[in-house]
Amino acid sequence: MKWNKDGQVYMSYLRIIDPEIYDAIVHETLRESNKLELIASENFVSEAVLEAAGGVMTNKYAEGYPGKRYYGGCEFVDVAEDLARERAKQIYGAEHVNVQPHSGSQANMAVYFTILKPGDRVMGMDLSHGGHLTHGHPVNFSGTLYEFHGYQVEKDSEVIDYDKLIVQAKEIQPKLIVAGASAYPRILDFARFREAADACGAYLMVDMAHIAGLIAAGLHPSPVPYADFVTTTTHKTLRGPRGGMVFCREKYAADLDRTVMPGIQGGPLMHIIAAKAVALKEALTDEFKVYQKQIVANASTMANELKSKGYHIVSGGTDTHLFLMSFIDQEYSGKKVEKALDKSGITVNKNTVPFDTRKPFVTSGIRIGTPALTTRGMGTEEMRIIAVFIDRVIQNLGNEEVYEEVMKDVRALCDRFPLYPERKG
Ligand code: DSN
Repeated sequence: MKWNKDGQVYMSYLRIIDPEIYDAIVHETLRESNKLELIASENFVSEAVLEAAGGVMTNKYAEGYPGKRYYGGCEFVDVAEDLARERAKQIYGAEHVNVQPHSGSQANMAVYFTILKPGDRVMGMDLSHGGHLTHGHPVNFSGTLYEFHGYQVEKDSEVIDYDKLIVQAKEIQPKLIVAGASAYPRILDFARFREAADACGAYLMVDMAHIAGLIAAGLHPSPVPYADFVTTTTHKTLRGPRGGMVFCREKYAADLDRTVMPGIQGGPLMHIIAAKAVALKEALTDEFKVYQKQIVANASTMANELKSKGYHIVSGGTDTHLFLMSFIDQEYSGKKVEKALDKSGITVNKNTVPFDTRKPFVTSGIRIGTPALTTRGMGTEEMRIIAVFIDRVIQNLGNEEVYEEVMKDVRALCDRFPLYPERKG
């Protein structure tokens, strides 16, 4: 049994009231702590963020916005939402922000519902080239409500050709261009996206979910000067609770706020908004900038190590927190490698790569990201060690003994970088 610094047993109520959920949470804590978390969209929030997210603001209904609510008793949740809004605007230099979207999907939906009508034409990056489900995939609401046209990366360079994008925009004449990605390792040139939007009179929306932390730290150019709307999640590189936000120019603020509530959401999750405020305060510190720099250094170190071992790294490397290993020319798939790494204590996700011929549930690649391990304090030296682990597993696919040996090495490495030491039951 673990005690925190105030002498309380962690989750002492839950342990008694619901031992099954207690157990599941303890095991999840151990999993996060004892394995190498390399999923590019995940991170480990601070104890302060966890406290706010687990606090009493979960009890409060607060439809509306600070100072203009449909319920009484909102004076303290108003403080939380005002702080979240002010800090978010300060970090990104934005005119307006709505911090209520429950997720990135709802943030994107809020923008679409604010400016588009069903059937309108939109351009977004193809999912298999790095985009996101809500950027027009046919199985998603975005792809069924609107006429999405995908843009892609180039076959040889595996990066976006902006001249071609502008030509495509002129041909398609979309009402909106969506920039941003879930699996694109290179800097996005928002000025060129703006050029494409201006070439056809379209709005520009940037979904910066993956790179929000890098942008906050000035390590990736900001979309705010170029985009009409910027959406994000708060839980990836930004290292906050799970949730979304939308930034926009002041002229769209009233319409956007009406779309979020009452348009697509009811009561905001005030405990999560409070936790967003905490994470945003953390993002304003110098430590956060140092952390973001280390994320990028770690990703490029690991990508370069794996490249030097002969692996195909999509686009040849990375400028960001993530990179993709492509097995397009190999007989093994992303699915197989994901499973083998999982058995070895290394968590990644299989991912389609540009011009993939395998199905999305099989894929020819894996996506690797460094935000979570960097939060634990790991640096470039550890990234080189992990690249050796990954290589060893891939070179020994199907060899359970090797998986077990790597698992032991993984555990020893994890033990040197403790995570949530007081929360392990
Ligand atoms: N599912 C997220 C990711 O892994 O990138 C995107 O929403």
